[in-house]
Amino acid sequence: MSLNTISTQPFDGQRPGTSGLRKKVKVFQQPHYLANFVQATFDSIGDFSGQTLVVGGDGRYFNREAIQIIIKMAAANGFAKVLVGQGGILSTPAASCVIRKYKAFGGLILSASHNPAGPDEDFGIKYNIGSGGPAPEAVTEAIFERTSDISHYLIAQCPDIDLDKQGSFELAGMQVEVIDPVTDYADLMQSLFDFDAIRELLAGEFSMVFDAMHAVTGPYGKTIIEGILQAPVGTVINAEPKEDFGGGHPDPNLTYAHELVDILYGDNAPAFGAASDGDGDRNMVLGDHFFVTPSDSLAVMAANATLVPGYKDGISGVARSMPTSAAADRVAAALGIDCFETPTGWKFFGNLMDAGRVTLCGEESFGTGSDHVREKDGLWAVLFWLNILAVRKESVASILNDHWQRFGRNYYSRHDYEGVDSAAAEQVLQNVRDQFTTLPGTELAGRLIKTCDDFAYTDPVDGSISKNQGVRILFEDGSRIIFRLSGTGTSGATIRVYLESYEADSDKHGLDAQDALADMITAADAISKLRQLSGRDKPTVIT
Ligand code: G16
Repeated sequence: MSLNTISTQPFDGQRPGTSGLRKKVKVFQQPHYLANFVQATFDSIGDFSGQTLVVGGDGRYFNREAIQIIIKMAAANGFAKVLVGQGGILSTPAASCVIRKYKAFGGLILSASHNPAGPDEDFGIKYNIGSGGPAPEAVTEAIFERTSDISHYLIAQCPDIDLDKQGSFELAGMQVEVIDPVTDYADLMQSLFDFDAIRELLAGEFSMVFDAMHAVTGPYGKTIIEGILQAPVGTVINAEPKEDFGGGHPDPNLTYAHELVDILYGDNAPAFGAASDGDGDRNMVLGDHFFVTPSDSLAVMAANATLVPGYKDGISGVARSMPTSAAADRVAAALGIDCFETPTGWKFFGNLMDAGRVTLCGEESFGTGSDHVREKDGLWAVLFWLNILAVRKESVASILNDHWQRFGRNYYSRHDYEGVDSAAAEQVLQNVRDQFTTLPGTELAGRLIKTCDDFAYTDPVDGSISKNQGVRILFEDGSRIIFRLSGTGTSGATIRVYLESYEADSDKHGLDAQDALADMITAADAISKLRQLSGRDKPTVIT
């Protein structure tokens, strides 16, 4: 067995986005493309000799090939051990759990999240640090810098590891341990939630459906929901992870999780429905004919956290990404705890959790999580809700109505325009920026504009500054219109428009969000010329 040094040349565009490097599979399949990025990562993360690396992915097309390359490069670069999920599978939160539990140096997670999978679709890779969280910007920037002057990489020349067999193997002097991808994660969940109470709930009248969308949470849902919690077989649907996610788009929202939505809005709907995404970190929660926005979900969890054993002593603080609605802020104020507003991207929560400043975090993009790991966690959120439902013994709708009664309702919606020409998308944001000085003090959608800005964030823990994180129009009454370009797409640009309006009067809490926000939607278009510039007369996705 030999360790080879392979000559290579830099590829353009290997800058990690909101959540790692995401490109078409065909881009990753170019000779040296993946290896360059992996070597640049290894060159940028410090001294890991003698340490452990965790590797796993969401099972999408090219997962297995990528893992074989990474394991051989880890051996050649001096890691002592690689922990890899059986079949190459580790959900993103499970990878975070394994990194933390076994005190690994870090991990490489292979996923393009909810983006479709298959030979012509997407692939992705990201590096997570020893805390289990996504590498902070300083590290991702260092990796990017390295990709632009890389000249060689190191790789062991040896046969592939059998990823389907659990056990410990030797590869070029390095130990490779193939682990069950679910066990450690399931143990962690049992330490946080009242499984007896949830089991009792599921044994009664209550019924639920969990849609794994042919992606990574299938085995996790089967083991935890149908196995340990003894829900009826068939509760977890689309449970077999497929390399192409069954040709679907495993993004748990009202558009792409339509199979689940149809069940929850159909006749004899179950009391609870949930879905997770490609890599298991996102979640959508539904009641019988009822959709819980991710922003409200975070707020309800924060308000009910002490009902859950793992959080019974209270939460230290809450954090939400800037475009997420301010519903959680109101709960934090009532609890007398801090609420932090960070840029989009789970990596921004890491420092706050490590410093003990926040326990719960959430994003409008169907992400919620806590300091039990350093990723958002889809199945954890589902279990959190089940624990609340088991204790309160009320419907999802009744819990939300009660919540709005107490805190008021933040009407909220996100409109996405996908696959827009990049220059046109930039112009949409620029059109709003051009009015930053003239808009404040004027009225829009019947509301007085207080201020406009490009959101910037100073990390309260390490002082790092992140600029240009979204164009904001902030109104005197707390309403907001925000424009942002997605950092996770792989073709063209995606414009996201976030709309929020607060309603204190409980007589007005029963509206459909699109109706409640109709004047803001019209105003957002008028001010940015969004539809004209994008050539679209309506959003691709509304959540
Ligand atoms: C990633 C990030 C999230 C972010 C989401 C959407 O999620 O981890 O923090 O909110 O993308 O980002 P953008 O609006 O830039 O597309 P995931 O589930 O794709 O890893």
